[in-house]
Amino acid sequence: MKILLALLLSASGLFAQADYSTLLLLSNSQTSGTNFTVDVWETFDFTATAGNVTTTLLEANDNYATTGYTAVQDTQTKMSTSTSGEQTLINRPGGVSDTGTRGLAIDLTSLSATSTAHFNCPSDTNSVSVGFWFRTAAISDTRTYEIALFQNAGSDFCMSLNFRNDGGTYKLRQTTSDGNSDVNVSANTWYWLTAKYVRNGTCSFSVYTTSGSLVSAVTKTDSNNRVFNRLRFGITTAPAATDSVTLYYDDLLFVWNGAIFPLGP
Ligand SMILES: [Ca+2]
Ligand SMILES: [Ca+2]
Repeated sequence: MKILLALLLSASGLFAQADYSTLLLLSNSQTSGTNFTVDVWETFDFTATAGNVTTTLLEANDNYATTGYTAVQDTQTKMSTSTSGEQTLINRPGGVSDTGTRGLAIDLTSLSATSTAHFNCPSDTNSVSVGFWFRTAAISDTRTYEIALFQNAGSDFCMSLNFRNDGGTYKLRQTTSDGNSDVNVSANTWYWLTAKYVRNGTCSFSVYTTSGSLVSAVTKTDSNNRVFNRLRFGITTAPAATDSVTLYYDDLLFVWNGAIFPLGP
């Protein structure tokens, strides 16, 4: 099928390179998808009402986790799972197709505290890559919502991924010791976010659509020189939110052995 498509497109000469790549991706997603290896695939495929995303439920759904790795509930009274939070991976972590039905949901209504889960590596690492689905929302306030926080074992800052309304322009933002790199996005839309933290090096951040097309790839260097140990996932700062909206997340992927990038979707 792919060869036939390639021949047809080459012969016609009517399609730009970008169209050809997109068609191959679509062709790929319509089959079983490409296999790739991860250290953890948290599917969030469990039922939990607000405040009941427990360590036990998280760990029952963190595929491939090795000895020493832990998924831990944190302050999370506004965190639940929802069928509205499910988004399907195009490719196959560990050779397994995504047949999930639920994702993580965080209700920002009257949110006044952090709402996170911790994902702790089995040991310190100088580089790690992460990927996950995130659905943006229409927020009116202009504060920065920290949706994934990379930390060392002492809970010191390594890198963060953020969502914000910047004067009417919605942005997904990578922040390191050296500043911010932004990707403009739309409200109420699913995106695949993938990031690689490199201690004292160049940290990468890429955003993809649900069909696997790259929206933008940016970087920011780190000069804090801290060793990564854990990810705090959700809303990591007390936001005093003023919007009644829900943020959704699904399929958190982690690679600390080799830290392949981009990771997914
Ligand atoms: Ca899921
Ligand atoms: Ca999924």
